[in-house]
Amino acid sequence: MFTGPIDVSIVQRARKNGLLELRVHNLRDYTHDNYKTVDDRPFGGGPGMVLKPEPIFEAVEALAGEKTRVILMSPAGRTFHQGVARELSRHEELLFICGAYEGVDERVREALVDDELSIGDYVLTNGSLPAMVVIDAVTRLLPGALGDDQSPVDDSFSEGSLEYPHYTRPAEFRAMKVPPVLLSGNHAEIEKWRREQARLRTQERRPDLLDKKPGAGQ
Ligand code: 4FV
Repeated sequence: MFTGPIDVSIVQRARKNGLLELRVHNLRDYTHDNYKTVDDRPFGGGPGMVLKPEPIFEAVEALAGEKTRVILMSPAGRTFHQGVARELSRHEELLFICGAYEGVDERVREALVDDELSIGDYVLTNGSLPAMVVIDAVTRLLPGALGDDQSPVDDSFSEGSLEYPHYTRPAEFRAMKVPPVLLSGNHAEIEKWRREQARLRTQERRPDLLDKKPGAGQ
């Protein structure tokens, strides 16, 4: 699952430039039976399988250090957002436990996990995609990860609002014109228009963001 998203664009460049080291580990490498068993049927019956505690404990105890923040990706976690991405980007090392099947044995959550994150209220096949979403958002915040033509500062949510509309050439496309202020060269006017557009769009689509102070949880 991880080959692909981590080998393109920003994440790949961050890895190449030594800003980020990313290692993917196979739980089966932390099993000792011939079948490399990582899951079993749930106690109490019911559908599906549950990830066993032993391989996860062995893997985390072998891989995590003092400074490692152990994160479980699950729908029961706190909702991931830009503020959490900023927070995680300040840690030296993150270790993601990517659940699968019905989930992990509860003792993993009780004894190993520092933080539990959900990327949204829907159920995915396993925790790998959610981990990649977090890795992508955090990597963008690593100093130097974005070329100087990009800055995370004016990203959506960094100011607690949605972004202003973007336009590029041609100035007229199928009779749809670019707002004249953007062609004016008057940067003060352009900045004012962009702030107003961001506020209007946020008011319209995400008024909840406006009553959150910038930086407060977003
Ligand atoms: C998920 C989410 C998610 C639940 C069962 C993996 C799946 C399976 N993780 N945000 N939404 N996980 O759906 O983080 O084990």
